[in-house]
Amino acid sequence: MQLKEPFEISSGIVYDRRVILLTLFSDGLVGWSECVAGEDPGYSYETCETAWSILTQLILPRMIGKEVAATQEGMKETDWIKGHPMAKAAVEMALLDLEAKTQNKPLSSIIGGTKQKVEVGVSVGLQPNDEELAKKVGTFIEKGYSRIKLKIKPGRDVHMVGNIRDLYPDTRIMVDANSAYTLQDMEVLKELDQFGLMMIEQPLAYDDYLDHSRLQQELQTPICLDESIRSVRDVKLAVELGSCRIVNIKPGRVGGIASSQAIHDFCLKENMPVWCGGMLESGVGRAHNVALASLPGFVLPGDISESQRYWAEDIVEPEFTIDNGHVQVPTGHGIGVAVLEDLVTKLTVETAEF
Ligand code: OSB
Ligand code: MG
Repeated sequence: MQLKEPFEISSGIVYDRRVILLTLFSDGLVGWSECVAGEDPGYSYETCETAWSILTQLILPRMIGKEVAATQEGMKETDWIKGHPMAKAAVEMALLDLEAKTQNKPLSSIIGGTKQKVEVGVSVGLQPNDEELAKKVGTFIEKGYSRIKLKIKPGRDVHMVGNIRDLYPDTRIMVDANSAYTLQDMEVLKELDQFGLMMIEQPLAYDDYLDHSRLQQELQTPICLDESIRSVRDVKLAVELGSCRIVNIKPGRVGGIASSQAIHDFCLKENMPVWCGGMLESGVGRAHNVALASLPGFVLPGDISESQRYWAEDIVEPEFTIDNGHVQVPTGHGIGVAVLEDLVTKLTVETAEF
């Protein structure tokens, strides 16, 4: 799927996504999910190629003909595989869509969702210059997004963010560094601390809980962890060390919805706000994210843009749209949106059937 415009973050530029869609069939019903793995290992070690390999060689051939009472029973088959949460998440979320459809219920309701609509923000990629960025931000504010996330990297930070802060003094702004800094950059990070940002997302290396803790002690602004959180165990470590004050939950990154629920429940108990992140999903993955964000602990706006922010034509119907800073939680069965199968067929470059 071709993005409407390139999306640039500190680790690289994305022009399009090779989306792995997973379709599971059972008892006349069809469950859908999407794998969030990217083209290269710039965000996580998992890529389209590794996920394809794990799914087609190790997980899916063993699932055929299995009788399972519920999603988590089916997922036991994958416990022996170390890591690869993005590949596993795809299986879990397609099973959950099937499970919800079996019960004739919306996905959001079977996972404990309580909201009818979810508050959404937008993630703005690095732009060629400050003027372009200011224009983009202005358009998104007009659209109604309730907070703006700016991607930053060394050399594109203090001046750039200060400019947006001056132009839009009342807007909720946060930044996301995608691991581009180290503690050597303390001066820059302390300057960012002066802008009244909602949070600084993943400033340091994905596996550095210790330095995030040292940094958090030096900053007023909450640190939010994204790449660092792959399971509830990572959150427990981060809480113990004081590595963050906010957690970004992406079901595709943490192995699925059950893992997301565990993180959500733990954070709620710890008074740690959470929000639902995004990975440039098509409407299929977006539907799963919206269902998750309907849980009560998701108290901060998610990176859940409307379909039109990324895609000229989404692969689901109805598309996701923004209304007054919110996206509606679908009320139909399962993920609650229909996949445009003719369009998917047209866009498909490779298939594997089991
Ligand atoms: O770090 O949150 C991130 C997109 C791809 C990879 C990583 C990230 C992002 C985003 C976009 O910020 C979120 C979205 O709108 O889907
Ligand atoms: Mg992030």
